[in-house]
Amino acid sequence: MTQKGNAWWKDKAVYQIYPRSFCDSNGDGIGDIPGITSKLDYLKDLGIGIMWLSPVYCSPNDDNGYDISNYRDIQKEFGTLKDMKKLISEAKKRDIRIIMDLVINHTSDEHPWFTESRKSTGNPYRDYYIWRKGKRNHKHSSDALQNQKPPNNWSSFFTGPAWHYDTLTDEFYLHLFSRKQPDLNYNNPKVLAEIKEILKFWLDLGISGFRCDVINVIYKSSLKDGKKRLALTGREHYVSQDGCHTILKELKRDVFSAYDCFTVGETVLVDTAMAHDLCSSERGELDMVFSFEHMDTDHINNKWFKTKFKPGKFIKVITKWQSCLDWNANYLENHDQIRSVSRFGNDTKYHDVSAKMLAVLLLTLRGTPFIYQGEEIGMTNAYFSDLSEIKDVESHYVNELAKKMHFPPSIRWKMIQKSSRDNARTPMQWNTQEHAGFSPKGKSEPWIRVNSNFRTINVENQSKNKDSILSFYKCLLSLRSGKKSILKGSFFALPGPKDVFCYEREFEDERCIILINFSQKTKKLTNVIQSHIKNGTILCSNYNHTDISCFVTLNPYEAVIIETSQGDKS
Ligand code: TEU
Ligand code: CA
Repeated sequence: MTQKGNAWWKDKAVYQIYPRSFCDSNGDGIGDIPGITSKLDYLKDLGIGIMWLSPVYCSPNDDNGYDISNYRDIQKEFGTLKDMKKLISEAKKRDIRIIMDLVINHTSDEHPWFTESRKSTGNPYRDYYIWRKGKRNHKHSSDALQNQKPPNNWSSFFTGPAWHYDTLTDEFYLHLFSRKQPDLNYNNPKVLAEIKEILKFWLDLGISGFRCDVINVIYKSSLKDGKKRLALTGREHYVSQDGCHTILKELKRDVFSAYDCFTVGETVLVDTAMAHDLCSSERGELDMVFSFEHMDTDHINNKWFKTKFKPGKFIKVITKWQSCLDWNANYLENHDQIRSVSRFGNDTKYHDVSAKMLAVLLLTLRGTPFIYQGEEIGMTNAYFSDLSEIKDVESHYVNELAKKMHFPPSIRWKMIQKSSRDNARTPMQWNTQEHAGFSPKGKSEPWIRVNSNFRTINVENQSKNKDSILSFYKCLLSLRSGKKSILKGSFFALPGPKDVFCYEREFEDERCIILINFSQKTKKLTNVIQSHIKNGTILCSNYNHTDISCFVTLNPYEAVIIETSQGDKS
């Protein structure tokens, strides 16, 4: 592994593909690997250097691939290992490297390790997972389950208890996610030994790293009851524990250090101190982490209780993370989050300018930008019409809990419609043909409804329009690739009007100032900012402004990159 300082991945943008929804080559309604291979030239033309592939391993798809039943083969709906090898080699020909999604906190309950483990308490695989007797309760029913309750009070990320009772051995097993995703037991050294071999298998096939799914919860330091909380009771026993750091150091020492690869951790509930411990260079653990704090600026307690987006809070959080870590994994949406233009921008009157505004933010912050499929054309939330359209396991768990809590159906539905992860999982919108060009015409319906706005928001239309969101992304990615101040410069926040994000990026004597208006109101720039930019050069404007003197105010959702010092051209 190359040292972080001059690592090959530091000047590249990452594009996340959710395989099920990207491109269906054979007309079965499900995206697949040959479909991805057919779109490599599109990614190359966009200016992408790295592809993050969400899971393509064998899976019963309880959680769309985040429940793995065979780490060394490809689920049949996505294709074959041969297809995967072809994708890796074809991508390399276009100088696009691939990182895979590493899901090792849990497997599928259909993984052979688990089917063995549940057979008996003495099975050699029993301790690959976390099994415990239930606690007796005061009932005396003939049904064993009625006479006991889960071993502790932990709750699942998907809501409900984090334990499932298995009659075969009269014990419970731990699952921090769905019942079909039993947690692996990293107190058993055999588990980590198995994982190391899986990592080497994929790295030897030529992939260039991993996005590590919920990697900071894999080590449980105790199974004691947790402090009672509204969500995720028990978290203090498994979030970023010492044992997790030990495992990450071991993986880097024994596996990653021998390959030209990098790792990005999906690290839930981290603060900046935890993030620092997980990814600063001297720690020898991860190369960068996804944080979630900026995703908490439009709800109360959790995403199901939406409030109005607060740009001021969002700007404050981003500023904090940009200032505390020397390298961030920057993202505004992914397969778990709703569409950013609907969430942080405006997907009606200001759809075009606000999608471009978010592109300026994503591609000028310090760190690695992660573009999620469809974000580059301003794909919006799906505005589903009823629960029958929702496929996501998490949404159905939440709906069940809300039903038990007697939430009225209309309230329950609003929660799901607004916050379901399926908002980001509708098929990629390629053109105006049937199924938005995601699937061949006249074949099966896609596995999830195509967003009804595909006739106006699609790759084909935008490829032909030099003023489109897609063209803006291409131009910005090209600009970014030549600007050291943006690629590796410092970050310094500047004082700006309410809801306006002003910051400076500087490397040696090259300096850029970025101004972003997150509101629908016209905003007057402070005299300080005006004095900073008056002799600057406009590098990029989502209103196509070319005259610097107009920057006394910012229009609704206006964003601009101004170079205030060109630096040494050598
Ligand atoms: O997500 C972890 C995770 O915390 C998310 O489920 C997040 O909490 C939630 O979606 C926000 O409401 C990872 C994967 O990205 C996700 O797709 C999987 O469902 C999950 O882990 C289990 O593997
Ligand atoms: Ca297919």
